[in-house]
Amino acid sequence: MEIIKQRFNTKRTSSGSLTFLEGKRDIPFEVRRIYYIYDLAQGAHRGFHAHKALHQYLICVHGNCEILLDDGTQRETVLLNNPGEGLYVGPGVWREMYAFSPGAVLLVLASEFYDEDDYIRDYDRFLNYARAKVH
Ligand code: T46
Repeated sequence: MEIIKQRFNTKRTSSGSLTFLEGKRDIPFEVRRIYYIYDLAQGAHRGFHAHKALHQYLICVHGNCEILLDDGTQRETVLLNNPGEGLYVGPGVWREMYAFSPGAVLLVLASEFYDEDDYIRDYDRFLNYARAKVH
């Protein structure tokens, strides 16, 4: 499984840092939705699903967290600890988010409006879906 972690343009000065993302130039899909996850309970585990069509960038804009990615054959863990970089997560990848540091904020740029029908929330169903895609 290819892990795509992208470093965004960042301007650092003595007064602080500024990261910017430009549509089409930095994000290869049209962003239709932005959401962010915060106020996380200690030991919180989230995700536990895959998407059929959704493309996303996950950016830990404050603190850090870990993302488990599973394409049905391989599992990889990615640490997000830099607000200047984002992790691309495409369709057909099971994801779990955990090990959030206190006060962590996970920002997500998504290619589609919210649609519960795009989710696969059952792991066995996901494995069947992933296997059917390969063959
Ligand atoms: C993902 C990971 C990284 C909405 O009503 N609108 C929305 O745009 C979203 C994202 C969620 N919701 C509702 C659906 C649930 O009733 O908010 C509730 C919590 O969503 P969920 O349990 O799916 O949240 P996470 O943190 O497990 O997953 C989220 C995204 O849903 C998912 O697409 O890839 O973050």
